[in-house]
Amino acid sequence: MSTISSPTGHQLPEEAIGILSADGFIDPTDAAQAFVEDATAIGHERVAEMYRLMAHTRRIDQEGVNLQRQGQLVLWTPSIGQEAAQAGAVTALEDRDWIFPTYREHVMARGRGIPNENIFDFFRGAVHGGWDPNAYNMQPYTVVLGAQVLHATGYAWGMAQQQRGWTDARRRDEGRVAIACFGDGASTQGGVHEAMVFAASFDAPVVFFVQNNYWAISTPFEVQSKVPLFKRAQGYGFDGFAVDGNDPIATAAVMDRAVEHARRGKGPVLVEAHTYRMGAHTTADDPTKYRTKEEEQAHAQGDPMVRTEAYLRRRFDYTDAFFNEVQVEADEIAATLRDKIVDAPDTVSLRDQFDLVYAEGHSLVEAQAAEFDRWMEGEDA
Ligand SMILES: Cc1ncc(C[n+]2csc(CCOP(=O)(O)OP(=O)(O)O)c2C)c(N)n1
Ligand SMILES: [Mg+2]
Repeated sequence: MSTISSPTGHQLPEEAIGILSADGFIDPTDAAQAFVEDATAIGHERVAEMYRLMAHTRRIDQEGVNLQRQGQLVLWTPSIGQEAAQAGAVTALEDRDWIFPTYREHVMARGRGIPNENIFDFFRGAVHGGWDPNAYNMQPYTVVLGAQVLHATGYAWGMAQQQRGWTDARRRDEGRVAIACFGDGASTQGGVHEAMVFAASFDAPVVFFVQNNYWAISTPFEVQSKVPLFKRAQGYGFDGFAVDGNDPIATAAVMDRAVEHARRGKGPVLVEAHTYRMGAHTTADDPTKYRTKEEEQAHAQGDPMVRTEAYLRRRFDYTDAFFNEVQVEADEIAATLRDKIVDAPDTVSLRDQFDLVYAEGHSLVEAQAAEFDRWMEGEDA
């Protein structure tokens, strides 16, 4: 496999689309030629919106780790390092499109306007899904790896049925797309393959968005796949792109095109965003057990926040005033969130969980609930 060095510290596939250097200069990769115009035409408003989203999310991401350490959250899944990939993806969507996330899409959830405390309540175990999916066109976080890729594909297929016979103009104005988010590790799940075959067969308007952060907990990417993931698309019969996922304008331009393709009824697209999980897998993980400090430091130079800031300064003359303002906002958001989460009442008791598994009664769950009641009464203690 031929590779190119990237500002993220990776050896990216030579087909990878990248526009920005680590310090924010326009320095396209060979494969980026067809995207340079679109990427550089992205206005400062969208780049600033992406930066703001990334900065605010990174700040509450840190709060997530802190609150878990203080016993306020059961778990937290940091998104640090993956912000540009997610910001590029979420800003490529219309509100009417649907997002099917994993458990790490905090930038996307916030980009959709989901209140921070709803995201945190999920990790507190205080609620079931966290938010009303229909209110935000975003499914709840999904921990069962790859399951949401099937859900997204099924949903997209349903939308394809509704959109059958639509004119191109109507598709442009009203057409809806689903985006299936998953990780490099999840890419090896059987269901993900089934989803891709199905989506190809029925031209489902779904964008498969894989954030290759090079680790699936402690399993490195080399073990997941012998080929870059974007290449798999060819085998299913649709287009696949590799993009430098730590480059916000490259990711935005590639996602814009992928979403447009699906929206026009031309079927699915696979986008592999190369990024890096700068933090731990979750707060229950210790990455020093399986990766080196040198590796982490090499990737630190590709930090998407640093690149986005450099690009805003160089290309659009953004100054300290903007970046300071965003930081103040971020601190305020974090403080408000903290106040809402610390010692927040649980809205669902442990006992309630049994009644919320199925819409109607189920004999196995009822038996488990009875056992739980006996245990609580001390019979089995
Ligand atoms: C079906 C299933 N198998 C195993 C797990 C345990 N598990 C949780 S996260 C994870 C690694 C996922 O890696 P990746 O898909 O690369 O996503 P990332 O966490 O890196 O974003 C594993 C194995 C799970 N949640 N679901
Ligand atoms: Mg991963």
